[in-house]
Amino acid sequence: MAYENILFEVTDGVAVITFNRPKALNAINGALLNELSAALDEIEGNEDIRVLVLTGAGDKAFVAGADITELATFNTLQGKLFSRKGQLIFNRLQEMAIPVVAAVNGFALGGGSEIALASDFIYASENATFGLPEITLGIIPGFGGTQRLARLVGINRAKEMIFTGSMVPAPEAEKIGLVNRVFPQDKLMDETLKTAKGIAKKGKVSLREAKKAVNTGLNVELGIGCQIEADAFGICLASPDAKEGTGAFIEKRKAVFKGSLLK
Ligand code: CO8
Repeated sequence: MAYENILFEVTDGVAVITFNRPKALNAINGALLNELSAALDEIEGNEDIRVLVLTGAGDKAFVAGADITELATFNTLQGKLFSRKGQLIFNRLQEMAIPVVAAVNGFALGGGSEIALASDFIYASENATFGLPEITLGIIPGFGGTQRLARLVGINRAKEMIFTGSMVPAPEAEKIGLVNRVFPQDKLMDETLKTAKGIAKKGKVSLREAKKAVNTGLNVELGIGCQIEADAFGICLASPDAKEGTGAFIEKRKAVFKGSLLK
């Protein structure tokens, strides 16, 4: 598919989706959501892709939220459908079999913060700014922000951000656990790709099972979570990657994971 609102490229097993509407600070409209969904289809159909990185075009914004000019035209039903459409696509990011890393290179506001929150973890540039400013527009976060932010940074911090709509600069976002690491702007992509390429060398089945165990386990009590982990552990152990990983250790060589999810 030819994309107009995103850039999509794959290098060394790492797919990079760049939100690309620089004139609107990469704001999310319906067309961008459709393209994001199509790109996720492409990724899920390509066994060679092992990690997905999300970033924004230019040096000012990751994504400055949903496109306000489009939002302003919606009636109740259209608003609900758009919210649900975004939620389902962002849920897909969270549930994808491969790790998803957000490289936040500027404003990540509203829907922009919400995409980043649906990733497995966030790296940010020093000039990155997070926030859920929907309250200042007379609306609320509608792409999962009320749910994921509270789970990540705690209920009270999430409510403070959502009720005030205030901007949270990268160093503070790192302090409250919203962001894993902060880099100078010109180093962000190199550092993110370094981590992504390192992850891409790991076993695909074990990455999928680790992600699933953490995500699913968070929604259940600890005992059930540990059972989920044991099941996931068993699946990994039966995979060719586990044979390669343990065999390589015993033979004192570096493991080379083939990374199929299908065998
Ligand atoms: N939507 C549309 N256009 C935008 C957006 C946006 N979210 N953000 C910026 N732009 C446009 C501006 O209108 C401007 O366009 P133009 O040059 O044609 O006037 C251009 O991008 C550059 O922006 P600014 O001139 O405003 O740049 P500044 O550096 O002065 O300010 C800010 C940067 C602070 C990021 C400012 O642009 C801003 O506040 N943007 C809006 C941020 C915001 O409120 N985001 C939340 C949107 S609502 C949302 O995300 C809801 C998600 C859930 C939806 C659920 C479905 C219903």
